Parts: sequence; C-alpha cells; structure tokens
Amino acid sequence: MPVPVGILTVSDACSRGLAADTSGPALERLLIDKGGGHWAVVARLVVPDDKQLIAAAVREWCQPLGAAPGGAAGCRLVIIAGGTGISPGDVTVEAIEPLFSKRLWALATAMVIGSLTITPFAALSQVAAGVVGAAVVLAVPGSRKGSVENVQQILSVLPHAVDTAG
Ligand code: MTE
Ligand code: CU1
Repeated sequence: MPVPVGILTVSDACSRGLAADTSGPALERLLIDKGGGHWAVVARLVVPDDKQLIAAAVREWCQPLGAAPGGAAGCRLVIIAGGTGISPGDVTVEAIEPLFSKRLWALATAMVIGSLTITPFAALSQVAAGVVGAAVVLAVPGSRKGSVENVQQILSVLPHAVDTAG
C-alpha cells in the first residue's frame, strides 16, 4: 500500500495569495513520477513563516492514522518546502527541530552534498531531517528548483528510511 505523505509549503507570499505555490505540486509530481509507486500525498498545506503554524501542521500530520481531528494524519513522510534560508524570517528548522525524536544528520547531509554539485548556493540552506512520531520529516529549500533537487538526492533511500523509522 502507498505510504501517506504530507507536503507543507512555508511561504509568506504564497499564504497571502501573492504568489503561486509551485514547490508543493513539483514535489508531489517528483514522488509520483520517480517514487516507484511508494507514495500517496494525502495532506497539502501552505502556511506563512510562522513557527507555531509550521509545528502544528507537522505534529498533526505525524499523529497515528485516525488520531488527528482533521483525519488527514498518519503521514509517514512529511516534506516541508521553504523557510530554510538564513534570513531572520526563515524559521522552519527552528520550528521543527524541537519535535525531532531523532535527528537524521546524514540524510540532510546527503541532500546538501548532492545539491552542492548543482549549485554553490545550496550552502545557504539549513536543510534538516528528523523523526517525528513514526514519520520522517524533511525541511528543504522553498524554490521549486531547490526543493526538487534536494529530495531527488535521497529518493532511493526514503522507503527504507520510513520503514525503519516506525
Ligand atoms: N539547493 C538546491 N539544490 N538548489 C537551489 O537552487 N537554492 C539555495 C538553497 N539551496 C538552492 C538550494 C538558495 S539560493 C537559498 S536562499 C536557500 O536554499 C534557502 O531557501 P529557502 O529559504 O527558500 O528555504
Ligand atoms: Cu537564495
């Protein structure tokens, strides 16, 4: 059975309707086209760069199936796009790190090392990965290009990561 996935886009502009979310749909397309049938995106949301809203979405989605009020929980993989940069308004990593029961440093490092072969600007993202409940949670850059390039680096190990996490 496909593994439930949540995709959270973090962007002030997208959440205000001033820009279209292109990263969330691109990540979903990547999982469908290159994910070997492993994944089913069951939750999608756009939130502003707000620690509380980011953490709340991740907490809800990572609850066991049926436990969350909205019903869209039970995600075993959550990909968060955006807010990983180094500007004062980027708070994604600070929002999710306190939720991690394990930090998956090497998974984050694999994304960055692969990305650095594409652009030196990959050094400007605080890419992060960790376990929340039984889910693997990834924080990747917010641009369509940056989000897809990062997740691409680890797509082949994600099924085993998720199996092992929960
Ligand atoms: N990583 C890859 N693979 N490709 C990219 O184009 N862009 C970088 C970086 N990581 C990029 C990338 C840039 S320019 C920035 S500012 C940071 O991701 C932060 O992105 P965020 O603040 O949108 O999360
Ligand atoms: Cu940038």
